[in-house]
Amino acid sequence: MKPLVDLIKSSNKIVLTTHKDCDGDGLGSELALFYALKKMGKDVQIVHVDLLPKRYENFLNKDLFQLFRPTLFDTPIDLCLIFDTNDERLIEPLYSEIQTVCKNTVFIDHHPLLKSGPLPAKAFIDTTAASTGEIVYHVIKNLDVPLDTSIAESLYLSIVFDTQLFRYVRRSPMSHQIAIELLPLIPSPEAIHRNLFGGQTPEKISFISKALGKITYSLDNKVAIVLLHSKEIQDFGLTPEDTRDVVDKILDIDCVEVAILFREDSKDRYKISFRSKSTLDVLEVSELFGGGGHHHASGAMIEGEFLKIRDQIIDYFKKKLE
Ligand SMILES: [Mn+2]
Repeated sequence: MKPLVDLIKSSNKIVLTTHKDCDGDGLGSELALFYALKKMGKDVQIVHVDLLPKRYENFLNKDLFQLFRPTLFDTPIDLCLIFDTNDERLIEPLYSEIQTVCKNTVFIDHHPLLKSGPLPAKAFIDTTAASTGEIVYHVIKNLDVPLDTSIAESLYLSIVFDTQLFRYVRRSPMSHQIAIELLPLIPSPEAIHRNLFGGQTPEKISFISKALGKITYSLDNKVAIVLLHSKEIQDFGLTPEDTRDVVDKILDIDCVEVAILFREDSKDRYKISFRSKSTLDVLEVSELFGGGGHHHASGAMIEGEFLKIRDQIIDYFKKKLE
């Protein structure tokens, strides 16, 4: 922590970013440090490689997020902090550009390092943290920046998103302990809960019900798979990001040990998301397909025929379950 904090203190022009298809954890981490660094008088900006997902547009100030373009950086940058991933491929093409215009780059993350794939040169990784926001809380404490409403709301956003309202806390009281300190500064925590987990449109609920109607079970109902075609997503006026809740819902089924969502992005190209309960690890299988993530929530982009890939995955879990 100390080298990281010293590096932040000695840097003036700082860029913050997170992985593409960003989520509440990455966004909350960026925003919390953005407000803290502003308080320290730093020249700080948040840059993304893709557009802010719709669900966050409604309650976050989208003007704070700049979309990367090659001409964006006209002066050298002292430090780039990358949140909620340690895989440089998830922040391309920004990452390549940063290598030429930025003195230091540090990943701040809670995902395990990939066994295959690029390793981060400089990183602060704590895989026991239930959210990246939890790490950022400690960074801000070590920077001696007092918490205020903006920082507290951002950290809380991270924590409740990744723990799914304190459901997944990695056997640690830390998420709750931090929340105890944040909550007195937050006028309406319920609004954050609602923005993250409520606010579903009728179209979205119809879509989820259709998706859940398509579950197929294998291996004694322990493995549940849903395939969603891109047309189905478009027909409901939804974006690929809207499919995220589906896979979490599948895991709520009592007999299911592994929930798998195939989201067709184009012909023979799928985003596969895996969720598992404590008994099974799904990071390894994602890595086999060039992806990554956590031990119980992971994903990969994959090209090929659905049926072939599906059978390969079922075979993989058959061996694991034996
Ligand atoms: Mn996270």
